[in-house]
Amino acid sequence: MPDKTRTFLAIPVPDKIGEKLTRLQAQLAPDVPDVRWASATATAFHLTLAFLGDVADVDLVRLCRAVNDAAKPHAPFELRLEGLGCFPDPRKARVLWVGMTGPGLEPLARLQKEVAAAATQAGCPPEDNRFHPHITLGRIKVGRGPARDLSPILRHHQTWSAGSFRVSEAVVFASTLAPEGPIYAPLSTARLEGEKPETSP
Ligand code: 3AM
Repeated sequence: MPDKTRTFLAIPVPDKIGEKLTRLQAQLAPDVPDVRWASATATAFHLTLAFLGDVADVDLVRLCRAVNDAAKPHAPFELRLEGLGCFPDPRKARVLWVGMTGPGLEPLARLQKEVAAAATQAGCPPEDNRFHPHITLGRIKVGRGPARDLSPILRHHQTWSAGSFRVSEAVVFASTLAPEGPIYAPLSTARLEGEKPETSP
């Protein structure tokens, strides 16, 4: 059996935004118990572009090169984090996340499509072709009572925002599963080096 690495592509969130997410988690914690909160240290707040699952270690260099080549021509862009949401449904919440809004969603979708296609071409296709941009705040522990309805909490935080941040890189992450939760480590970082197209006057 070849050695494999659980791998995903993501945009890391800068520390300043991560601090706001950590403060939001602290505000939410009393109202949303039994959550495994994402942490800036072990799981590094991030926006997942594509989850690739197990990749043979011999293929990792090819994958990192392909992602780098696909990401490089993209221009950096601003992304605004705003509002909360849940997977699969606010009334049966399993994952609690922060969403995003604004014009940055367009270049984000283009970047996601191209890095996912590059990973596929490198022989490492994403496990799921759906893309719903989000930053996971926490995962609700299962088997502890009935499904949780977080709709009122989402409504209350509808206009919460961490502000915007500049997306300037896409990272290939390794995810190591551990009893206390996954640990993420960057394998390679692709800089977005494209020029922003001129806007008409
Ligand atoms: O932290 P987020 O939600 O952005 O949910 C997992 C996490 O995303 C997701 O990949 C990221 C790193 O683990 N993930 C895990 N297994 C997955 C799967 N089978 C998956 N996404 C799609 N399909």
